[in-house]
This record gives sequence, structure tokens and C-alpha cells, in this order.
Amino acid sequence: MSTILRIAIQKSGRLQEGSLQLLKESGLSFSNGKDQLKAPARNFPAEVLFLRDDDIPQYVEDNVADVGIVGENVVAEKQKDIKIIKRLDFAKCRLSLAVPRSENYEGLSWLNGKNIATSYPNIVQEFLKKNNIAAGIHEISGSVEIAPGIGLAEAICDLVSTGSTLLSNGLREVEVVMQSEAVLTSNPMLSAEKKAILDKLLFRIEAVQKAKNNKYILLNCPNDAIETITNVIPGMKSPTIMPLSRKGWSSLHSVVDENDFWEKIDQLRSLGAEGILVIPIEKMIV
Ligand code: PRT
Ligand code: ZN
Repeated sequence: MSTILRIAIQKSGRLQEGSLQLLKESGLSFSNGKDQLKAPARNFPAEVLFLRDDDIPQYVEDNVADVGIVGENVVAEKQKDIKIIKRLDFAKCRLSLAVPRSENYEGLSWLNGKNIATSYPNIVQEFLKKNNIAAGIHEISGSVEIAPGIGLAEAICDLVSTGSTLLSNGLREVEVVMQSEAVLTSNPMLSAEKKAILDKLLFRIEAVQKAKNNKYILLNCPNDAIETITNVIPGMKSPTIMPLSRKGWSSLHSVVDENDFWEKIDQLRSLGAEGILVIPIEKMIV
């Protein structure tokens, strides 16, 4: 039997859609069947295992899966012998300490002698130790935000994305313990064959990520502005220039980074660019 890479992803929940989408955009297609435990890729030497996110680090460590897509928060909490090989830029959140809004919290020392409810006891323990705080940890597996209201703990440490859960439970975020996003983790001891398949997958993931961070841009400009505009949007190697049928004008094609997109657009306009078109890129290989 030829080698395949076993990729663990979340069976259902916040990571599932993003994980499947990333694999699809990387060219892997799966026979659907949501209630399956695993699904082979039709056109790539891989199969997907659908698991609870909390179990993924253990399965990757035990070699039941070769790689897994899971929140960085879960990787940090589980403390398994696995490597983070790529940050995946989705399911972003932070693990934060929060206290009732009515409390006069003035800094970490407020936590001395208090109890913190959390589903992340290891991460919180380490954080307290690093900051020399003597607080108790009360581990609970869900609905952490109700703990102060029912007298279980004075503070909580939980994941936050919009902050609306904290708000509606009368809590205030006071410290960010860690930032998190979905990551690709791997068993550190993959065979050379598996490693080669993983490298191929990583190459594709990188092409997808680069494409997301860039846009294709087309514009018209007077010929004497080509040089300055090229300095603003140098593109991958250099822009493509094509003459317009109108004398003295050209069409210039390049790529522009999503992060400073609007700033660049303002610059281009002031340099005489007109008729600017911006188009999403699907894959980008440099
Ligand atoms: O069933 P299984 O065990 O697989 O799933 P799960 O219920 O343990 O996990 P799930 O699907 O809720 O979350 C999976 C991962 O998504 C987490 O480990 C994080 O890496 C990531 N993620 C991103 C989040 C959030 N954002 C998030 N907001 N996970 C949970 N939340 C919860 C948080 O716990 C709190 O209850 O959402 C609430 C806060 O959200 P806001 O928007 O109100 O601040
Ligand atoms: Zn879970």
C-alpha cells in the first residue's frame, strides 16, 4: 500500500469549516459523508480523520494521525510532543482573564488568594507562576463565563473573540494570557515519505495564503508615470506594461499587498493612475 498522510481535523465546531476549506483550496477533494470517521482524498495521498479538537494533539503524538489542524490554545494546554509547523490565519481568538465588571481590578496582584475558573488549567498555571501570583484554579469544561455569577470563582480565564459573551455575563476582560489561531501541528518523527507529502501540502497552503494576502491590480497611467508607479507596486518580478491605443498611455498590471492596499491606492492616484481595477487572486506561487 502506498503511503498516505493522515490529517486530523475537528469533527464539528468552529474549526471544521475553515479546516475543510483550507484543504479544498489546497486542491484536496473528499468524498462527502459528514458522519464518517475518515474520508480519503480523491486526488492526493492523504486522508482526513474527524475528531474532537481536544483529542487531536494526543492522536498526533501517538501517530494515529500524522498532522492535525487545531487551535494553538489546545496545543498549548495539552503539552504533547508535537510541533506547530504553520499558523493558518483562521479561528483567531485570545485566551483572557476576566473579572466581574463591579470589581475594582487594578492589576494581576488582585488575583492573589482568589479562584479562577477555566478549561485551560495548564496554561493558567504557567501564567500565574510566571507572574508570581498565588491564585487557585477551578477547572470546568464548559460555560466558564457563569462561574463568578454562581459563586464558583472570582475570575475566569476563557477564549474571547468578539467579547460579547463576557459583556452579556457582566464580565470585563482584564489580561490577555495568549493569542491563538488555528495551526497545523505535526508529529516530530514523520517518515521521509510522509514528510515529502507534507511538504507538498505545505507548498500548496502557502500558495493559498499568499494569494489571500495579495490582489491583482490593473491600472492606466501616462507613460511618464510608469517608473514611479513601478516603485510603488513592484509586483512579483516587475509589472507588466502594455500600450493603450491612446497615445502616451499604458496599462500596468501588478500585485499589491492586502495590508497596505488603501495607502498604495492613494499613492497611485496621486501619481496619475486612472481606471484602477483590483481582482482577487486564487493561488500565488512566487
Ligand atoms: O466538540 P469539540 O471539543 O471538538 O469542540 P469545542 O466545543 O471544544 O471547540 P469549539 O468548536 O467551540 O472551538 C474550537 C476552537 O476554535 C477553539 O479551541 C479556539 O481555538 C477557536 N475559537 C475561536 C474559539 C473562539 N474563537 C470562541 N470565541 N473557541 C471558542 N470560543 C467561545 C469561547 O469559549 C466563549 O464561550 O466563544 C465564546 C466567546 O466568544 P465571543 O465572540 O462572545 O467573545
Ligand atoms: Zn473541544
